Amino acid sequence: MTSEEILKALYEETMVGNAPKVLELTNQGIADGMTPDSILFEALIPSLEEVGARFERGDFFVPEMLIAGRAMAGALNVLRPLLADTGAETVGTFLMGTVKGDVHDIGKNLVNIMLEGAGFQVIDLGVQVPPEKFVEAVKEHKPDIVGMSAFLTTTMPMFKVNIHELTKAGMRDDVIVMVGGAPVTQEYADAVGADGYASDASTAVRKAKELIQAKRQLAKA
Ligand code: B1M
Repeated sequence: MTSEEILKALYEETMVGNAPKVLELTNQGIADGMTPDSILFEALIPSLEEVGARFERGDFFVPEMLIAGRAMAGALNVLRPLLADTGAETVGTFLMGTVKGDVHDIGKNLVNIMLEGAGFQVIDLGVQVPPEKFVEAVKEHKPDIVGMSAFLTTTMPMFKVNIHELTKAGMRDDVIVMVGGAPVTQEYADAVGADGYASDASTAVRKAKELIQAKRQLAKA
């Protein structure tokens, strides 16, 4: 198979949730010398975008989204060490979680992989993380940044609740807060009082580095 055929097959097999085939094609692509970036950005992510669009149109339902998500997650397990293997030094600690009421984790996991690849130590709290767990974890790990993902318009308001709880616990000024997820915008991030927002995983890495650098410079001044 050519690289183009592999990408096309990956796109199609992810969409129908054929996890074994997606895994096989991912392994084949890597063995053939394809980059993990091309597999991710030219096949897997566009496929899930189409799954979302079909769900919106009523052509796909939750089970279809679920199996497509599982197929993508299987491929990510193969790509994870390759995307993260840059040998970068630790640049900071990033505490990450999907907010309460939200089970989506593929995007969050992708951000984690990119952060690890850029040299961050990532502590992942998982999904459906309640405010008190974010607060406890900030207290325990003292991260440079706490990152919160929300993928539903109904769970985005949890950012504000989490930030309020950090403020109540007297820890808001100790940690940088970053937010993200498909429905989140810069305007929304500003409105809830977050320090940073990014629309995708690579921008998240760049933004995280900028925010840490700015905070460290401020502390020196
Ligand atoms: Co759901 N779902 N889902 N879903 N799902 C969406 C998000 C949706 C947009 C589909 C649609 O209608 N088009 C829609 C949300 C609409 C809205 O509120 N705006 C939706 C819905 C409605 C639902 C349910 C309510 C469906 C139902 O039950 N009726 C339900 C909710 C369950 C819950 O959470 N309580 C539900 C359930 C599910 C599944 C469990 C079946 C499954 C999740 C599997 C999993 O994650 N383990 C699922 C899936 C797979 C999707 C879609 C199809 C794909 C999500 C995904 O993984 N995208 C999704 C449609 C879509 O997004 N196109 C959809 C790929 C991923 C790489 O992108 O998640 O955007 P993304 O992550 C990006 C950025 O957002 C950013 O970087 C990531 C990588 O580039 N980012 C950050 C993420 N976190 C960040 C943090 C940062 C910075 C950047 O800083 C801290």
